[in-house]
Parts: sequence; C-alpha cells; structure tokens
Amino acid sequence: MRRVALPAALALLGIASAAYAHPKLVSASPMPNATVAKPARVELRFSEKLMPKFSGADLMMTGHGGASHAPMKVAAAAGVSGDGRTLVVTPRSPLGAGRYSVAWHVVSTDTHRVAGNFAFAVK
Ligand SMILES: [Cu+2]
Repeated sequence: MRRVALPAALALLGIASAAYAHPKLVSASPMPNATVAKPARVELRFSEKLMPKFSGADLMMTGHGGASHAPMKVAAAAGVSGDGRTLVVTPRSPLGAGRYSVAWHVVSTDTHRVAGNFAFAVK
C-alpha cells in the first residue's frame, strides 16, 4: 500500500507546485525518433538531480520487421549515474532491430515528479 501511495502523493505534489522548477529532459541518447545502430544503453539527462529510488524507466519494444506489435517489455536495469542527473537504462542483452519506446519517470531532489516517453529505432 505504502509503495503505491508515495509516488501518487509525489505526483499530486508535482501538479500542485507546477510553477517551481521541474526536472526537464535535457538530452537523450539515442535521440527521440532517431534510428541508430545497436545502442549498449539508453541515457536520459535531466536538468535537476534525481532521487534514484523514485526514478526509473521501462524500455519496450513496439515493433520489428516493419510491423507494430503490442509493447513488449525489454529486460533492462535502470539507474542514476554518478552525476546524479542521468538516468541510464542498460538492456540485459543487445537490442535487436526494431522500434522501441522509453517510458521514464523521475523525481528530482526537490520532490518534483515528471514523466514522459519517447521512441527510437534500432537498425
Ligand atoms: Cu518486436
């Protein structure tokens, strides 16, 4: 119960304090909508320091071979890197050719929660 309640409370906090600085996605690798050779990891850099405990991302495969399919979760580990602002998603095995989406959620050290997603393709 508590695990569910806390992120929800943080989300409400985020909405209530929309005028304050929220973590923004500054850059991502692969870049949104880019087509790249097999990336070893996905990196998302934010404008604020993140709370690792409440920050993460799901990597999903959404299609391959020219066809879309229901999102399939890719086994991956997500963590915040040494600079405190970069969320790194490392797939357990190399990504095959196809289309992917990254659904991320982060909580900055001032407790603002932001979520978003973007897509990229692997050739
Ligand atoms: Cu697929």
